Amino acid sequence: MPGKTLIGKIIEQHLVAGKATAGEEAKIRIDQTLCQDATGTMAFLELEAMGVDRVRTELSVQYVDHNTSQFGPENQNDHLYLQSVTAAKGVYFSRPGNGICHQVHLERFGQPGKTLLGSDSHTPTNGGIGMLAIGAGGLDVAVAMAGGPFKMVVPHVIGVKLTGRLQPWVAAKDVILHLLSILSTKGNVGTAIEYFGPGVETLSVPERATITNMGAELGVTASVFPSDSVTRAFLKAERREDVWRELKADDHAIYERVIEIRLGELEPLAACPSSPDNVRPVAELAGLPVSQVVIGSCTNSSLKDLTMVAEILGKHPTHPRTSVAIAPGSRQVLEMLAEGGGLAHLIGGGARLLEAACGPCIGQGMSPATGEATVRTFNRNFAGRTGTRGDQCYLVSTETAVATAIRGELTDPRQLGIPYPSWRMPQSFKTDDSMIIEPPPEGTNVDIVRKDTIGDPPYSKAFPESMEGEVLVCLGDKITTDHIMPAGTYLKLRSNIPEYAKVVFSCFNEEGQPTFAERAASVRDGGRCGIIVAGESYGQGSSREHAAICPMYLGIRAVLALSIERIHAANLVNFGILPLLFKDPEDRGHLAVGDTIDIPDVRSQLQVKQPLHVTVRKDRGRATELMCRHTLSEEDIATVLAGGRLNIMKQRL
Ligand code: MIC
Ligand code: SF4
Repeated sequence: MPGKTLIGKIIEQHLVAGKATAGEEAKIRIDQTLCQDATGTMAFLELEAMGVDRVRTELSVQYVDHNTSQFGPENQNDHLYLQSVTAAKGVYFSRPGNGICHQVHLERFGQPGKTLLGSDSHTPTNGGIGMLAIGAGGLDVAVAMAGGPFKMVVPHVIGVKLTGRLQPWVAAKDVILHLLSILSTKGNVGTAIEYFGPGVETLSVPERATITNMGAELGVTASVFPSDSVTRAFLKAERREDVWRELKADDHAIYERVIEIRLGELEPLAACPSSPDNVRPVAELAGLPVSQVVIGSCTNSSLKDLTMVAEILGKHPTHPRTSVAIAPGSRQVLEMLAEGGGLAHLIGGGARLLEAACGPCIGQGMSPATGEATVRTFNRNFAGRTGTRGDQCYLVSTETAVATAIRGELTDPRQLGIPYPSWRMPQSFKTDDSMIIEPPPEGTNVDIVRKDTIGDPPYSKAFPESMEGEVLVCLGDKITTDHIMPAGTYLKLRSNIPEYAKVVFSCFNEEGQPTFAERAASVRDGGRCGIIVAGESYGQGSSREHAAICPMYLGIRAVLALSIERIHAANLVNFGILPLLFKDPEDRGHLAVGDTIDIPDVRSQLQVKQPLHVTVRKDRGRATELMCRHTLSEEDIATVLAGGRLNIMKQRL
């Protein structure tokens, strides 16, 4: 008898509507939610706009980990708002300094077999302990906090069979980089990954979490490991053994496709500039001078990772050419490093210590020098994400990073000629939750602190009968949400949409020319809507709904692309922007900036069967027609036509 996948079982157990059949739309119950501050502020403003008094999940947690640099009052204004609004709504609040949301959630809250929806694309990290953990836009998470189900297309499950055991100096990061070299960062919408096979038990929980974390770069909906004795030991050490349960796929589970990875045959790998799937063996890149190494992020900053780094730096100091910075994943990791002596080794070895937060991973400092290679243990190396234009960012394992730090050039750690430090998980971790504030009981009077840098979430208008628009930009493949809405120094504008909207697509602005935002606003003020044209995999990367909200604010009403990534497509719908796909891929090349695009009777065209007829008019030229398709459900269509989900909620209220 064919068996069930673990992902299939968890979906079935949480099904609220629809069928747990791959490719079908279904709604699932969400047990837990997580938000971080850069997306959470807007999510809570939306929750307030929906008139929700108290969250209805089993557990919701708000972390402060992204916007911790605090240049100007904006960041702390957001923190104070979040601390007060979470108290009012019944949400746990993890204070700044307590660590990166995914790492802390894994340590303190994650539970095998539960569903977790997070307003951050790396939420699937918690799949490392057998959760069905999914990243989404803030509005979807707000709806889940309010007790609403999460609407998803049930993913086709790819099975990744792990066999053998990693060689010394080869790491979990190399497993996921290898998978990225096979599956790439595009074309994986509608799939999820499930790991199985005898190699699973050789991997610790932090290693599994490194692998599930970068499922986000594949663009899959979730990545899940079974929950086994290794998971149990981890949860026991976190003093949470009570939440453990054994979970695995049935013996003859049917996968869409099976990819076998022989762990023992892998070698150290690096994702070269500027995409996580541009993977090459480190051995081929060895010798590249490196002036900066940064270790940390939700991918590689566990106690296991940093203890190994400390052991090596304790004996082999950093190379004079290379500046080395380390951001621990959580306060638990940092405290245990301090108590175990590892911190002294890091400092003694010449590392620069950063706080337990996202930090340089989201461009909060440590931008590399012009033209210099930076080697990082992070998950994304999209162009410019470091804060330096034309950056040369290589993503590697902690092992390769520390080898590079001591040699001053990209180094295959196997060439160090020193024994691989052994690691044993402690019997118990330091489980001090004093930086996590429990919400007061329902009914307690709480004043919500809302300073003047925090604006209301903007609303769009209902869709017109016929749409007349202008192409504002024509883009290539793999446009990320970092291209659409830069983070770095602009991150502090997340709760101020009019200001943040000024930098939409700023990476494509040209000196002396009107900015994208200025052009869009003038088209909008002229009574027409703006249109974005793009290639494959539009909206890769972050879950930031600002990549939909800010374009919406500038009057964008449609994106025409070859394909659109899952989270971004949902965000577009949530904010009333129509995500359309070219029926004939050739058509994309015929469009240019300034073309007029009309979608006559767009409302009725959407209600009947696709494809949609779209008219294109070049300057003074003849009108031609092209066809577009979409993958919207009836509910999505109603949302877009209403001008977004907040409008629908407002009507209901
Ligand atoms: C990222 O890694 O890009 C972020 C910053 O964590 C984003 C969320 C955001 O933009 O706030 C993500 O991955 O979703
Ligand atoms: Fe933070 Fe970077 Fe992880 Fe995003 S990828 S949550 S910015 S550490």
